[in-house]
Amino acid sequence: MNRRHFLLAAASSLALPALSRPAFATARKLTVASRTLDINGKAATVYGLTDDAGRPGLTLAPGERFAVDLANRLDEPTIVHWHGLTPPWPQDGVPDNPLPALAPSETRSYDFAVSHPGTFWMHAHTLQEQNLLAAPLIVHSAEDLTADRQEVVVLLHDFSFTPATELLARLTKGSGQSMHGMAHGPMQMGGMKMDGMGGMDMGSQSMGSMKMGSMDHGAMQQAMPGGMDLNDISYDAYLANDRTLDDPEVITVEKGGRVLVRLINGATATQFTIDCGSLAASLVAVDGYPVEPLSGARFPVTMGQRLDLLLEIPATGGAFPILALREGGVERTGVILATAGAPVGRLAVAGEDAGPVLDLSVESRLIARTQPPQAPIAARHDVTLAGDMMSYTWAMQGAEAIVLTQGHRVAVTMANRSMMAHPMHLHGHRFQVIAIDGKPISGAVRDTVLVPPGRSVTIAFDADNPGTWPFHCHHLYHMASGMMVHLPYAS
Ligand SMILES: [Cu+2]
Repeated sequence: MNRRHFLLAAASSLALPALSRPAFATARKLTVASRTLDINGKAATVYGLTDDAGRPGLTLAPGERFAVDLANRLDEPTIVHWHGLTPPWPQDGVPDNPLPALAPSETRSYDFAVSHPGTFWMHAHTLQEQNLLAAPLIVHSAEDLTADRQEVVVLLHDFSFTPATELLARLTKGSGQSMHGMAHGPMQMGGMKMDGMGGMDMGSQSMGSMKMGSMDHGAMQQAMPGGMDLNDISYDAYLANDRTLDDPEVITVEKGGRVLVRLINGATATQFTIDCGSLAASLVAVDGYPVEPLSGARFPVTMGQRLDLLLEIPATGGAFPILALREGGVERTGVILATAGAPVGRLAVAGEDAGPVLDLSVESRLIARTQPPQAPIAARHDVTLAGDMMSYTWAMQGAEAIVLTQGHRVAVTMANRSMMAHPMHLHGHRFQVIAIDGKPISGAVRDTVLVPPGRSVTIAFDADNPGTWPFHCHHLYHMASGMMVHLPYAS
């Protein structure tokens, strides 16, 4: 049986139960429970989110409704947000907006139509997210099931043995400590590169380097020459599918085969650049929505975003690491694609060079493969992203005043006047990136977009899903210290 036939057989066995499921049939089951991982040789108690077969996350068949019974098997309240899906507002999964978290032992039923196939994910909308309460949520299209390619899902995360509450407390206690921290420890990062547009864009080319230090017990800050702030937490590990590069997942692929990597940045406070190494790679979708294919070797991914990468495995075979390089740091994680019998070498968890600083050079080249209907824009809003590392308070100035009207197509321009980058996420809708620094583009359709320091990004969306929708930075600690608003509208 060749791979296409095998996949077709697998597809029909996958798809049939769902497609033929009568309305009264039982829903899919998702369970939140704790589990133990071995990280850096130490036992780590983390959350897990598994389906009825015990696999992480959930995969829906083409056309399948999101009919899910979510069970809380923790001894604390929890709730899960379906990132990128567009459910009716009460099913969005942010605690008390409007439904409370599930009590221990509680099960809650969800049921709504899924509007679009693609790579999505799910996670706690609280500090529990830091402790790995996150998993893939894949919605297959009919085409996915017949395409002659192998699918690989990779969920990235950042991990600390320090509890998230303590990480947050250290950050908000003021960063007088951060200067102190600079005296210790090696942390090398590259310099900055100007680009023509905003003057603040940071490239991967190093123009000199400076040594930065890490604070004791994991919290740290990095500052760029020029004042731009990168990472504000130094993690104990960076994970790809729960594993470090010391013991990475090795995925068997076929010589000459094609692989679709669905990559999810589930990290709470770490941006990555994906490095496909020597493989021919093409970015075919972002945040679940197809883009005109963009070939390259390296692709940026900020918190909350997803990349669908189509890779061609050489006919000669071999082992091919797909690495996630931490922004501004030498740390990296990833998985290895290897053909049968290929020797798989060991990879250090630290690379030679610091990972590139993320910019908008890829974003500005993305073109939505299916252009949304271009209704006239009925309302325009300006939001200033503000805040600083010293006080560790963050704000979306002007966003609190936004009230949406159902049926309007709405544009929001986000201008970042702070020194940190902010991955901005809107719940309950998908949006299109329609301008960068005021220059119009027919950009990607997505749900999370990066706004680097000194830059502005304009998004447009249809207000077609009434509710009180969270609109926030997907850096967990920025969100937890002010960078979140709610956009209300009624039907
Ligand atoms: Cu932010």
